[in-house]
Amino acid sequence: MDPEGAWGARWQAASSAMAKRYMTVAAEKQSLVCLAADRNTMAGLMDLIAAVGPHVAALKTHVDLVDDWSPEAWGDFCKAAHEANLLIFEDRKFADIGGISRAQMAGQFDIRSWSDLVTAHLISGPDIVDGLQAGWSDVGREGGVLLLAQMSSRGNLLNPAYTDEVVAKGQVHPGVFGFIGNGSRPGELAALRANVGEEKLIWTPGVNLAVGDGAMGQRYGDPKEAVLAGSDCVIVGSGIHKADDPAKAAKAYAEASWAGLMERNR
Ligand code: 5BU
Repeated sequence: MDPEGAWGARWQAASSAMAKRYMTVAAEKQSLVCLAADRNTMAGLMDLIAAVGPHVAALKTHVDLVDDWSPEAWGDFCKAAHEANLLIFEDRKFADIGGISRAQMAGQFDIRSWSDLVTAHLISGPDIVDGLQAGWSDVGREGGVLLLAQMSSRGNLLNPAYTDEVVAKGQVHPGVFGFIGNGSRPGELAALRANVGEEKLIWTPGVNLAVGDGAMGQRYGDPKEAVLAGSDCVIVGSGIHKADDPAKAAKAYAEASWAGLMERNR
């Protein structure tokens, strides 16, 4: 489907190239799903891409949890992701001062050279976004930052006043194309969307077709409910990668998310 028809007001209001890139891929695949690829072997990660590539729009990584990581194997993984038309999202949750965040985009994992988007806390102040953008510029690439405005985990310290500050600062920064919202609580999400407005995206972890509490304080909400409440991308990990049939599960999440978008735009 053409992205403008699929996304309506969000497409028209979006000013960032990264937001439009994501919305284009999502419309092509009819899926607002980002797979949280939390497997700790390179073979496991490669299997996942092969199985779910057609049903998801982006791939979220934690590069530092892979046991047998090597630059070569990671290069192959990124190549497979590109071939499957997937955005690569390193969920690094940067939180340091601007200059150190820039340096952390390089280093052993060289996140700047393969990530299309990364997450950051705004706890250290807005210069972190400039640091991350400088990281991509250092290698002649462009990327987008998602600021953590909410989290899905029980007892997190991102209270409503903090969320409002993050939104106010992120809204006016061109390096920020969106926010992380809490996918497990549609009410909180709707309030976040009202605050954010139409221009920037909201991506939401804490999503599973089996709604309820997860392991170690994780909380889950329904994918379609999250999209109806204002999420533009549901981040799903174990609901897909731990399923008996990950491809079938990814397809079910894609269909639920797409149904949410179609209903939202009616
Ligand atoms: P799950 O298996 O669907 O629970 O995986 C959720 C993923 O989303 C996992 O990679 C977390 O690091 C990530 N996440 C989260 O669960 N909650 C948050 O608030 C943020 C990220 Br930010």
